[in-house]
Amino acid sequence: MFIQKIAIWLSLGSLTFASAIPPSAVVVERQAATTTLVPDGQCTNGPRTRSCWSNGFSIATDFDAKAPPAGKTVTYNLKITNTTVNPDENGPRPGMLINDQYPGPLIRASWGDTLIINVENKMQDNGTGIHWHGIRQLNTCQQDGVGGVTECPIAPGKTRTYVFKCTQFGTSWYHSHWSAQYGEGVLGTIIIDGPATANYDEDLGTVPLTDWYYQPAFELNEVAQHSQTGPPLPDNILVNGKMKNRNGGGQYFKMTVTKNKKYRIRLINTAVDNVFHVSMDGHPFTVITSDFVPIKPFVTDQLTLAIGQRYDVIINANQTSGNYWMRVGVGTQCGGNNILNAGLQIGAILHYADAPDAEPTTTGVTLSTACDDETNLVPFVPNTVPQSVVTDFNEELSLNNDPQVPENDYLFRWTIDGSTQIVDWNRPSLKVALDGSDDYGANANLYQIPTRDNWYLWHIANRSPIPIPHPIHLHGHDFYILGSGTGNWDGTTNGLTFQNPTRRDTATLPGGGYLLIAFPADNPGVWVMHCHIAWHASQGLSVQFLERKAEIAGAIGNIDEFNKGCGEWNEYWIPGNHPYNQTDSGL
Ligand SMILES: *[C@@H]1O[C@H](CO)[C@@H](O)[C@H](O)[C@H]1NC(C)=O
Ligand SMILES: *[C@@H]1O[C@H](CO)[C@@H](O)[C@H](O)[C@H]1NC(C)=O
Ligand SMILES: *[C@@H]1O[C@H](CO)[C@@H](O)[C@H](O)[C@H]1NC(C)=O
Ligand SMILES: *[C@@H]1O[C@H](CO)[C@@H](O)[C@H](O)[C@H]1NC(C)=O
Ligand SMILES: [Cu+2]
Repeated sequence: MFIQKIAIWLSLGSLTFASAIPPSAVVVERQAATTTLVPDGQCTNGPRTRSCWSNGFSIATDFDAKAPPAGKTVTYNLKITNTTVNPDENGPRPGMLINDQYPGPLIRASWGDTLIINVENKMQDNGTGIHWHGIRQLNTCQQDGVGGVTECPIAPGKTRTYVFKCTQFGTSWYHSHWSAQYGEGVLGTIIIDGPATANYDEDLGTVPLTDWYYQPAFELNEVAQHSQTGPPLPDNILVNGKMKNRNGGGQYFKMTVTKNKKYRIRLINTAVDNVFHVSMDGHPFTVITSDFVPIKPFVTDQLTLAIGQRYDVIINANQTSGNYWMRVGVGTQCGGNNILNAGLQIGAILHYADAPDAEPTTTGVTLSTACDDETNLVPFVPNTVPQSVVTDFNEELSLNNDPQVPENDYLFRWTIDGSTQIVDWNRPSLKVALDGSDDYGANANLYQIPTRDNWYLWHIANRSPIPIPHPIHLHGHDFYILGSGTGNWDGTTNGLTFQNPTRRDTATLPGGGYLLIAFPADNPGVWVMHCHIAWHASQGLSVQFLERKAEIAGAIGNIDEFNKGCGEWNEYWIPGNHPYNQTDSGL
């Protein structure tokens, strides 16, 4: 029976490529949902065969277990400068950009490739460091880009080379993890080409969505840290770095399609504070990923994206030729944006190539205003989480906040188990661990996960009197979502999902509720887990997982670049040598 399946697969494969068949012949569609678990070499990736990749690798491959071995090496140079920025033409404001563009350049490679990325800090008065969001960094913890945790920041005038293998495929972004710096513009998007769970003709690429502020992020970070009424509101929303402003200037981002083709669109929430809702008038989304995880395709007319989350969707450009709104709305139940009262359509334009250019007049769905995650996300390659994880390894991470007091200038701090994360840029945890020390500092919020391949369950309980949701992002792993809800978890397995739960790297901890996530200790290193609302990360809402400490040195190998970076940083970050101080968590 198994053999038979292989035989059918192979014959389909050779049908597609047999030279006797003229190009105009009907091509056999191979949707992932009908493929066997046996990928073959004759089936290569194309518009009708997106489930295929290369010999031995397909959408059915467990990408935790293997990635194509002999990929290309792809190199990028990123230069970060202190400059001005004016994406919606409201007027220039100070900003920090990568290669003088916002968003920064797209980084694109294929599954199994090795990326080499040189990051040069051309700023005078800030450190930096780039995190490759969602990238597993298997045995390469020192490439994770988190100053004070996996590296010393990159000092002004210095360059750091990051090297890592693309063991996953799909869509993501990269951003500065150094204090509030990504809010200044230090971010860009990532595509790792690979197979997919549904077919499409063309890739329209990444569509990052962000909130946008007219004041520099470092200024607003100070305001937010001392505010008694929450952080300041953003002024606009950008779709791929563009939007009209409230005075009529600026441009909408435009995607051009050819009638009757199917397109892949890669949606990413790269915001500082906002949850987004997205829909496309007349063009429902077939959703094929949650973060880097291929899922069983489902169709919906709108999606919710918390910060850090990604959904790849396919649309069919089969409507009357014209211009259609891609609508973007804010999860106003947990935040706001000043642009919402400007009477402007927020979004982007889907433009059919054979139609005249015009602003759309289309109508569409009413967008939700909620801040809950999507449900219905079923990983294509199934996994089972052992039920024993609930009894063996349950540990509560209790989220709260310190009271604000006038003596401390009303400084606002989140706490986890009573402690606020503050990193020491001169003494990253990875260095402390490699030196064989256990002194991570008073505010490291560090939890050990010592046992190889054991599953660990983290019960994050939102016990703060400020009952807002938080997008929780984990480095070095995807996690599996066993459950979440409002109120308290009852501590039992009732209602939890162990068979093929949703798997991703960013999930929402509900306001006044709980989130239960599990992952196996299969990647030695030190990994942060933090709220991706930039203000909250700055206010200390994060922990570090020290995973299999004794095995880290052997797993990660060469640390020359890491040591060079710390040498350069420690020479720079000394009292009196820099005009500004660390005022937040450092993350
Ligand atoms: C950026 O430039 C401004 C204006 O010259 C300066 O005040 C600020 O310190 C610079 N910041 C960095 C990070 O170099
Ligand atoms: C357009 O494509 C969608 C999705 O593939 C399909 O459900 C719908 O029936 C098509 N509509 C037309 C007018 O062909
Ligand atoms: C930074 O901290 C040092 C040492 O605590 C202090 O002397 C200096 O005034 C601070 N600088 C700023 C800009 O606050
Ligand atoms: C980074 O530079 C900005 C000005 O460009 C400044 O406001 C901020 O304090 C600096 N941060 C640190 C930690 O040096
Ligand atoms: Cu948060």
